[in-house]
Amino acid sequence: MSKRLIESMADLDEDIVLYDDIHDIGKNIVTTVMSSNGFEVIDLGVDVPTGKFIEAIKQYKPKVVGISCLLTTCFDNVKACIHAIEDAGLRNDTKILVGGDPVDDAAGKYMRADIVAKNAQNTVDYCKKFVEV
Ligand code: B12
Repeated sequence: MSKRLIESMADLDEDIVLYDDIHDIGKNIVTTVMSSNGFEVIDLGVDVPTGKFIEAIKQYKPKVVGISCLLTTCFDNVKACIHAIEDAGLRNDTKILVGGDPVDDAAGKYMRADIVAKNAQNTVDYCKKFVEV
């Protein structure tokens, strides 16, 4: 990542943070479509530990945090991550979206996500309610 990009991201106060296991095709599609709709996206990459997630939320203060999960075995990790965000007092001004083929509404509820986004357009439509673009 270039220094210039990091600097320009640091100036923003309305961002989206994405998290993933090693499956990143869906996350990358969402990132691309969000960017092309005028959103600033902070992509943390794949297999991101909860601590890095919390650090990024403190730094960028995003309105929306997106978490991608393609493995049912990772549902508990996502749940733990969302709990950690809450425990750090960072949930109040931040909506949490979860996406990925196996994540249905019941799984989203279990993880305590605000919404399950089934595709990129769904994500854009939802985020437009919270982020001015
Ligand atoms: C491609 C693929 C891989 C590739 C990943 C390449 C990559 N760079 O991503 C490779 C071969 C590496 C791989 C590895 C593995 N895979 Co795999 N993989 C798939 C496969 C075939 C397609 C996933 C995909 O890219 N779909 C296309 C994208 C566009 O769809 P999507 O991810 O659902 O994304 C859309 C939406 O869900 C949503 N979305 C997605 N993310 C996000 C995030 C946010 C924030 C939002 C808002 C929306 C959103 O928007 C996207 C665009 O519309 C699926 C099968 C399937 N049907 O999903 C299995 C699958 C996910 N894999 C599976 C498994 C088991 C594995 C492995 C464990 C296999 C192994 N034994 O090693 C490893 C995982 C290693 C790990 N630690 O992560 C299982 C998971 C089963 C389960 N119950 O959990 C699946 C379901 C296959 C199966 N039927 O068994 N895999």
